[in-house]
Amino acid sequence: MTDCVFCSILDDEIPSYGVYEDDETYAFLDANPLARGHTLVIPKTHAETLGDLDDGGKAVFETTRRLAPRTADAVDAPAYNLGLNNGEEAGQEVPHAHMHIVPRFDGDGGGPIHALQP
Ligand code: DGP
Repeated sequence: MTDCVFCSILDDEIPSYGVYEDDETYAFLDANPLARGHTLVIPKTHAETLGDLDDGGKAVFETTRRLAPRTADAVDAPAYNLGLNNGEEAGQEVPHAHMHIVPRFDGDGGGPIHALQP
């Protein structure tokens, strides 16, 4: 087992609910969701932050661009937030770069992503 929880997910050592996969990225439901359908997009290569990735995060951004509207559609959300906590001081808790896709709903209180509570 690796020290990185997301690498353990990629290695199938920790179960996850996958929603998308390609050669470079994997997307799965967040275990502590801010909203129904809250999804994480991760690179398959371990890198703590975007700057540590060989492609600077291009594959993660491309998957996110394609997956975010489909994620919102899948849970009937009219809107969504994208969030990437890049570095510990920015609130990154899992040291494997990841993008949050957070569907937003009528009546969820509105406002910015940081106003939501799990
Ligand atoms: P961040 O604060 O940006 O590093 O967000 C980390 C997210 O990862 C947080 O929303 C909860 C999620 N997470 C942590 N451990 C696991 C896990 O084992 N499985 C899943 N599905 N999500 C996890």
